[in-house]
Amino acid sequence: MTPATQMGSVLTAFGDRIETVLDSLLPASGSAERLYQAMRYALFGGGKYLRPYIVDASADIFEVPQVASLRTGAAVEMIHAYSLVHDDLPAMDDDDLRRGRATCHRAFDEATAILAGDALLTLAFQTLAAPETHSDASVRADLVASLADSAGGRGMVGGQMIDLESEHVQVGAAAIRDIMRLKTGALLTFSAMAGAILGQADARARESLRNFGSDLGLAFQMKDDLLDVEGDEESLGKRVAKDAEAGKATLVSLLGVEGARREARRMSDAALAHLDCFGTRADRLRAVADFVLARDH
Ligand code: GRG
Repeated sequence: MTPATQMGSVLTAFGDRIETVLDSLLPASGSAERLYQAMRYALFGGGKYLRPYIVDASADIFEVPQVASLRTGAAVEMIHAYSLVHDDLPAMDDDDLRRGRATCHRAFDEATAILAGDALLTLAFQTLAAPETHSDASVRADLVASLADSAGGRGMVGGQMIDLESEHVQVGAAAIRDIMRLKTGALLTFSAMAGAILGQADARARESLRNFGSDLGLAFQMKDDLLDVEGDEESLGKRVAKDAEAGKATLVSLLGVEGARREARRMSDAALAHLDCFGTRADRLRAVADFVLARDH
């Protein structure tokens, strides 16, 4: 079995566990039923659940109870799902296909997709703030502040803004890396750090996991850009060659396919080096770094 297939099965099994938690947080019926249908459509659409898996693997290092790691992972997945729904809208990427099926605004309508994204964003913070996530209020406040920092204007949303502004503009490798660290890396960084927050670990452990997540984010986005060039619509479940079409410079267009592959490997190795201090307790995170490069979707 290749590392990618092995991790694929691990993620499938984990997917059942995280979906149970997400399902309990999003009742299918009740008021605003259409809104909840769209939220559930965005969450349960065949995603890899990589971010909640990283939260769980990071929490495992500190022997955090699984109810805490799964609820925190569910909150990150809500933010991730909202970002994809909004990114697919006509005002942004204007995509019809995501995860091999209609994007949320195509399956429902634009207004519903915007509101579903808004409600997922809000529910993420509500989930973290609930006492069921952690008995210590200062830990919950830390989770809320850190996720807000990663997902907001100084993180993912800010990265998306800079990315949009960079279309049809000459940008260099350093600027592209900065965008990747924000747009893609910020949420992966929070996911990696979340275990240390939940486990009330010391500042050094937290910093190591922050650096792991940040470098992993770069490797992940480089692989995503490579798949945009080399992958096919069927296995990716989304449109390909989007960057070239949007006139967007990426490390693939700047360094070529081989250069970008080397760079992705370099960042994955850099990510792995930050795990040395955790010994075998970080093996699940190591497997994630291998998977990020080996994946085909
Ligand atoms: C629009 C608020 C807003 C933010 C936009 C995350 C993002 C920022 C845009 C989504 C599009 C994009 C290319 C994001 C980069 C991160 C990325 C490659 C996401 C896809 O993540 P996977 O592969 O998706 O983990 P699945 O489908 O497995 O959940």
